[in-house]
Amino acid sequence: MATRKPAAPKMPPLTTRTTEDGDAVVLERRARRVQPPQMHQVVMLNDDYTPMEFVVVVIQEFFNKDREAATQIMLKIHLDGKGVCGVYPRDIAVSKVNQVLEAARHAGHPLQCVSEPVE
Ligand code: TYC
Repeated sequence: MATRKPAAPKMPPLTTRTTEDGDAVVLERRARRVQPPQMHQVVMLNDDYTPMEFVVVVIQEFFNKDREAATQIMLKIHLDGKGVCGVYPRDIAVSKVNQVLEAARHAGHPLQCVSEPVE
């Protein structure tokens, strides 16, 4: 497949202004700064029914945590009522939430999670 050349960065147009003496001056042009994407955290909620082991496996699988880290996150959620499993650009965070909810529904557990902007 042919690879496409990446789009050139958007540049503001060159502008000219005229000095008091009537000379034309070309004003400098600068690349526009691209803002980094707003990040969103995936927050998992505690409940009384979802097995701890299921939560640990879900966190390992969908949030790329090792067993130790996943267990710590699960215990935090269990004790505090909620906990952050990962931080991503919005679309990825939404997709992670959907993957977790689908896995929970499929297994018959009431596990809930949401995504929210960081800060
Ligand atoms: N509180 C659940 C239990 O005691 C375990 C659990 C942990 C459930 C984290 C949900 O997001 C959760 N079986």
